[in-house]
Amino acid sequence: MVVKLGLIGCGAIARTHVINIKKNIKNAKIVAIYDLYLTAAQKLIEDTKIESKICYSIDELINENIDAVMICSRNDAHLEPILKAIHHNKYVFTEKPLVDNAKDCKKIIAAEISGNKRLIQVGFMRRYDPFYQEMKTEMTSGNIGEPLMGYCRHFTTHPATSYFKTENMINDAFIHEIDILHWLFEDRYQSIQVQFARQNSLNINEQLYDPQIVTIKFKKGAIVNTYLSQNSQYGYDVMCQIIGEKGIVQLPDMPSIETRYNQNISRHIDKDWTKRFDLAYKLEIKDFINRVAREMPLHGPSSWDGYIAAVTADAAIQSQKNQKPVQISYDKKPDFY
Ligand code: ISE
Repeated sequence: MVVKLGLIGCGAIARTHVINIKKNIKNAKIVAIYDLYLTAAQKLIEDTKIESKICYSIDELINENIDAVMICSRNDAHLEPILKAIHHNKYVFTEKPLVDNAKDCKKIIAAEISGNKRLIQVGFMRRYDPFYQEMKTEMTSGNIGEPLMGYCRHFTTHPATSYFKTENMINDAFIHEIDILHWLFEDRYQSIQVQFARQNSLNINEQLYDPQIVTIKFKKGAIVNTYLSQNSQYGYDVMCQIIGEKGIVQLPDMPSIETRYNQNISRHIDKDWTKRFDLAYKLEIKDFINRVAREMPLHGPSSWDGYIAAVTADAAIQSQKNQKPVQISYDKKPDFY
C-alpha cells in the first residue's frame, strides 16, 4: 500500500522530510500540502518538484483522500490539526514538541484514548539515531553500572527562527534532551533548574537570553547538566555523556571523519542543524510509514512521551523566571500507553 500523506507547514524541517520521502520512501506520497502562507507551499512544490495539491485550510487538507497527516508547522499551531486528524481517524506524524504546553497534551491524549487506537508519533528523532541507540544498549546492559550523572551540549549556530525567544530554548531545543534523557535513564524527573550564563553579545534575537544551563534531577537521584546555546557561530554541536558507577558512555564528539595534514588534526562540523540527525530523520519516517502501511501499532515516541516532555518543559520555563529549582509531577500513565 502507498501511504497518502497530507503535509501541514512548509518550512525547513518540512523540506528535510519531503526530500527524504521523495528520494528514499517508495511506499509514501505527499498528495496534499497546506501552509498559512501560500507562497511557502508554492515554494516547497517548486523547489522539491513534488506533485501535491495545495490546500487552503487545515479542514480542506484533512478531508482529502489521505491516510496520515504530517505536521511541520510552528510549535504553537499543532493542536488544531492533531485533534482534527484524530477526529477523522487519520494517523499523525507531528514534529516535536507534541504541543507547546502540558494542558493541551492532555486534550490530545484524551482524544486518542477515546478513539482506542494509537494514531500519533512525535518527531523526537534522536531515538532513531544509531549512536543514541548504542548508548541505550550500553546503559541497559549494565556495563557502566547505574547512571549517576551526565553532561550534554546542544549548540545551534544561529537561532532556528527570527522569533526564537528565551522559553524556546526549552520548548524547542532542550525538549530533545528532555525526551532522550528520560528514554536513556528509564527514570522520571524530580526537579529542574535553569540558569542564565553571561549573555552572548553576538546573539541578535532581542527576546532570547543565550546561553542557558539546565540542571535536571531524576527521581533516583542522578543529575544531568545541559549547556544550551542558539548562537555557537562555529557549528551545530550536540554532545551527551553519561557517567555511571563503573564507566562512561558518550556520543562520538562529532560523527564525521578526522583529517590530519599540515600540522593539524581536524573534523568538519556543519552549521545546518538538519544535517547531524539526517539518518535519524530518515529512520523515524520510514518506521512511521511502514507501520501505517501495514496497519501495525505505532512504535515511535507517543503522545504520552510528548506529555512528559511538555510537563518538564513547563517546569523549566517556570524556573527561568527566578532561576530556582522547580519540582516536577506527572499524572499517572494511562494503561493505553
Ligand atoms: C530545532 O527546532 C530542532 O528541532 C533541532 O533539532 C534543534 O537542535 C534546534 O535547537 C531546534 O531549534
